[in-house]
Parts: sequence; C-alpha cells; structure tokens
Amino acid sequence: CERQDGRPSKQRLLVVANRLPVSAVRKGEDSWQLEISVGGLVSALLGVKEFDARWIGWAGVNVPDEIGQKALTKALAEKRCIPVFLDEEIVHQYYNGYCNNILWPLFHYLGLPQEDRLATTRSFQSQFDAYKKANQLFAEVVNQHYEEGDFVWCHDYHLMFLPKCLKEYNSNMKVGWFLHTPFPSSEIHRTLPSRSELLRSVLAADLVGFHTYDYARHFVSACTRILGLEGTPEGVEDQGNLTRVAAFPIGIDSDRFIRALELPQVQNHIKELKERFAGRKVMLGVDRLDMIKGIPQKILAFEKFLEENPNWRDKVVLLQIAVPTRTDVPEYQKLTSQVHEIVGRINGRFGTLTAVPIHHLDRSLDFHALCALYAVTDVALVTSLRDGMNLVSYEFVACQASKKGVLILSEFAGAAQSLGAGAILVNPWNITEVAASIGYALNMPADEREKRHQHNFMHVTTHTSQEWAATFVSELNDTIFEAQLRTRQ
Ligand code: ADQ
Repeated sequence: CERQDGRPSKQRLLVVANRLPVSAVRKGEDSWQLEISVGGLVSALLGVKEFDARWIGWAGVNVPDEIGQKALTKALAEKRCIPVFLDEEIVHQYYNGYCNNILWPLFHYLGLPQEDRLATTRSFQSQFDAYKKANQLFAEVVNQHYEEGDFVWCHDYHLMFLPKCLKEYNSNMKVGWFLHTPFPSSEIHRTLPSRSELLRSVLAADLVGFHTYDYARHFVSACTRILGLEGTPEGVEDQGNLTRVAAFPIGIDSDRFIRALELPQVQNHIKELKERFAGRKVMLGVDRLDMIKGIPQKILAFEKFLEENPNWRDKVVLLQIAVPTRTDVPEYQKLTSQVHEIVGRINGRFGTLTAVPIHHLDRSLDFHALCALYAVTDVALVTSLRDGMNLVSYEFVACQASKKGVLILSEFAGAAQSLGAGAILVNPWNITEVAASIGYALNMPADEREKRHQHNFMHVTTHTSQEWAATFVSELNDTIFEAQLRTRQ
C-alpha cells in the first residue's frame, strides 16, 4: 500500500494477545490509570516498530458498566490498544482455569497441580467451553477492527482457538499464530481431552510459529499422530491445504538496553550498586515468580555452592528479583512462601550481622534499575525448568559489553539453543551440577569470559525483536502469496 507522497505506508498489524501491554487501574467512574505490564511478550513486542500496529487484548480488569467500558476504551485508544471485555466468570474459567491451570503447566511438562488434579479433571469441560467462548469474544473484536489487507497476529496458548474463529468470519483474513511457551512432546499433548480441537483450530492459521525447531517438530508430530495428517518439511497438510509451520526465535530490542546504559540515572544506579557490593561478586536472577522458572532449585544450588566453598561465603551475593504474577492462584502463593522460607533459612545459616548472602525482592523493577543490575552482575543464573525462550538471558548479555559476565543457563530454556555456545548450560534439577557451574563461572579467566560473551553479544544484537517480527510477518505474506498461486494453478 502507498501513501499520497508515493512512499509505502506501514503495514497494518493487529496484534492479538490475552493481555494488553498495559494494566488498567480504575481511578473514578470514568477515569483510568494505565501502567505498563511486565512480561516476555510485552518486552518483545514493544520493540516492534516497523508496523502500524494496534494491540487487541484484555486489560486485566472486570468492567461491568458501560461508562467504565467507554472511558477505558478511550484511554486505551491513545496507546493504540483495543480492549476485549471479559466478565469475572469467564476470566475465572478461561484464564485462571483452562489457560493457567491446564495449558500452562502441561506445555511446561509440569502436569496438573497435585491436589486438585481430580477437581480439574471434573471441571475440564466447563473450562474448555469458557476458553472457546473467550476466544470467540476476541474474534468479534478483531473482526470489528479488521480492514482489508491487515495482518492479524495471534499470540500464545490463550488464543489457540482464535485462528479458527477468525477464518469463520472471513476466510481471506491473513492470520498468523505464535506460541511463546514450549510446545511439548506429542506424548504430553495427547493427554489433553481437547487435544484434537485445539490442533485443528491452530491449523486454521496461515502460518504457525514457535521459538525453536524442536517445538515446531513436536507440533507437527502431534498433528500427524493425533489428527492423522501429513507432516511435510513446510508444515502440515490436510487434503491439499498447507498450514506453514516454522521456528521464529524471538529476540529483544538490544539497542534500547545498550543506549540505556549511557543515561545518567542508570550510571548513578550502577555507581550505587558497585559501592554497595564492593568486594563481592554479584550473581543475579530476574524472573516472574512462576514454578517454571526454577527459583527454589536456583537458591538451593546457591546454598550448596556456599556449603562446599566456605572461602566464597563473604565474597559473593545472590540478588534474586522475582516479580509476583497470578497472585490469586494458590499454587503461586505456595511458591512464594516456599521461596521466602528457603531464603530465610540460607540467610540465617550463612549470613553475618552485617551481610546476607541472598537479597530477595518480590517486586518488579523499573527499566533503568534493571539495566543497572544487569550491568553490575558477574554471573547471571537462569534455571528455568522449562521456558519458551527466556528473554532475561538476552537482556543480561546486552548489558554486559564492559563487564563480560558469565551466563549460567538452563538447557530447558529455548535460549539454550541460541546462547548455548556462550553460556554454561546446566540441568536445573541437578543442584550439584549447578553449584559446580557457579564455582566455574566465578573463577572463569577473563579471556574465556570475553570469548563467551562475544558469541552471545553478537547473537543478541543481530537477532532482535524487530527482526523477529519482520521475519514472521514477511513469512506470513509469502505463505499467503504461495497459497494463492497454488489455488490459481
Ligand atoms: P516470561 O515467562 O515472562 O515470557 P521472559 O522471556 O524471561 O519470561 O521475559 C520476562 C520479561 O519480564 C523480561 O523482559 C524481564 O526483563 C521482565 N521481568 C521479569 N522479572 C522482572 C522484574 N522483577 N522486574 C522487572 N522486569 C522483570 C514468556 C515465555 C518466555 C518467552 C517470552 C517471550 O514464558 O519463555 O521468552 O514469553 O516470548
């Protein structure tokens, strides 16, 4: 498409995700305050600037009244966001239930929460019905805002039913779907009662994307085994119709981090942190407080390291920043108490009157404070039990141009496939191995650190979020073009 001055205008992109990149807090009957949300998907998509993008999603609040809905819609429009309104019951069944209690643990190989396994099995059908209803509500809003030529990019496990709903509205709509979590082995997916319906709905998209080749392979093999469809090197074929399936590893807006390090406020933070931890090596963990992140395993490995290396006890500190999420879910509340309990015990065991080995913060940090922390870190510890990609590891690398710190990275994070050559890869379940890796990282000679860092820095600065989005959208375009050619032949 062209503008009046002859230059091509930006491609319109409707980004559809469960949550908008902002959270809304009601300040009065018709006034709202918007705050940017924390999370991998938001971080990645904020870096996408080449498109004329609008974001469609739930604002994270129940707004039953029309005045409130109108005011919120207006406030969000200024941020190019369009709300989908979901009532409390739907949110309970769709979001807390089917998405967070069933799909999230299943896709991360964690199974269902032990104590309500049977209860979940019983309520499964009603939760799945709510999931489909919520996806239908998203589809209605997309359809209202869709203009011919738009690309619709659906995100994540919350919206697996959306491609099918959209194509029912308009079979010419150009629809892509991307999964931010792992897609598990087909043996795991097979256990899901709604396994076939979900796969078929996703296959209605023109292009289906995953972070890694392995996840894409698992998806194709689930379609082959469960639906009996043919998997080809291009994707999945159903009676002559091809759904393209491919890997699109996500990245970050690395320049944003690199530029931030030059800012006076970040430099001040860095100075303060250096003074505060002078004489000690700094280890860092930054995670959403979620079972997939392996936070208890990380802290236990650090304890083992201190136990086995008494000479390091007053020379190293672990800063663990964990932003709480899904705080109303009992499993997450239990995890928070468990982490507090372990941290308290270790600090009691190895702390002194003047210093403790672990500083644990249960909160989100602002961007500048986060950059400063990354910059002063000697060793970053990412011990996810499973993680679609893990952007924290990328952000750490981007901020390490001068320090050249070491990244210890779980082999179960998608990032292990891109940063594996520069990081020390570990099995987070094996705390003996992680403890040994901490020792190796802290003692690593400068030339080895430099070499490992260069490898990862090169990757992080060339495989950016902008490049990720541009590649996905251009592949979506090509896929549709090729499909049109095939139907003409
Ligand atoms: P997340 O599970 O949220 O993302 P991750 O990729 O590490 O995980 O991204 C977390 C983001 O939140 C980072 O940008 C980080 O800076 C920020 N963050 C985390 N804790 C914070 C804190 N305490 N304060 C401030 N910011 C904090 C999901 C998948 C991942 C996948 C991404 C993107 O689970 O596997 O990499 O989506 O696809």
